[in-house]
Amino acid sequence: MSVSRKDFYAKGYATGIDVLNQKEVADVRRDFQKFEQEIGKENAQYSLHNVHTQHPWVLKLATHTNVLGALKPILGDDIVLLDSRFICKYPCQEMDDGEKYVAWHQDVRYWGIEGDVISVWLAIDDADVENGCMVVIPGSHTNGILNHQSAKTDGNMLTSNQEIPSHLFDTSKSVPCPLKAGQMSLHHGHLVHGSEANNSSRRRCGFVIRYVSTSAKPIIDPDRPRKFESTVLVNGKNNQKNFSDNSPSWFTWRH
Ligand SMILES: O=C(O)CCC(=O)C(=O)O
Repeated sequence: MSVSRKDFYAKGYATGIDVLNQKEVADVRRDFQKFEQEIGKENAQYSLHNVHTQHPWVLKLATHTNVLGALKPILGDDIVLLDSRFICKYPCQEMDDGEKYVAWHQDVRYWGIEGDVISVWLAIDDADVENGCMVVIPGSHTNGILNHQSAKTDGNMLTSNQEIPSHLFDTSKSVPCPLKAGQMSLHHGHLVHGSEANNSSRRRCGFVIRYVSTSAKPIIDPDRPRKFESTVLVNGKNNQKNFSDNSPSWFTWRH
């Protein structure tokens, strides 16, 4: 399935996009399992941040032809990987630290980026309503950045515990984005989205990767000054040099 720029900007997201074949899914799940065994489930939930500069298999995912192919109509040919993270929700009953969910938010609230940020959510496991797939508010990317407050309910996985109060948007419009392992969704950095707790007996692991065009710019956000130290030019040329290219020496397959 190809993503049309017009449809993407109309809704603020696109979902159900095939990326990995069966063998690639099996390989990635095996590789992720090694992480899990090394660092433990507690840390595998949200601590695997920007490991794309250390592990070739992770950067291979982030530069997969089907991922970049879907991004090019939206961002153009010159693309920087801004940030990446595995987000893994284990069945609530397996974990001692209670139910984990992701509160309603917009990705760019604390990022300080001028220009569009596009997020990829690549399913490592099947993700559905029962195990807490992503839920989006279609069209909500057109209303600018909304106020965020501290989340009222414990268990929010977001770093700043941020949450958009529900009176600021229409929760009745929410749409779940179920995905089969190996599929992805894309969402705009201004899209309101979140996810519920994992109420199944199955793991729900996703790899979230943020991309910008090389013409985007970092700006200082006084609320949370942030450095982008793991940016990698994943396609094309970095003529503007607004982001440094921290490509590891073994990244030899860029086009
Ligand atoms: O993995 C989730 O449940 C939420 C992901 C998310 O908020 C994001 O990709 O921006």
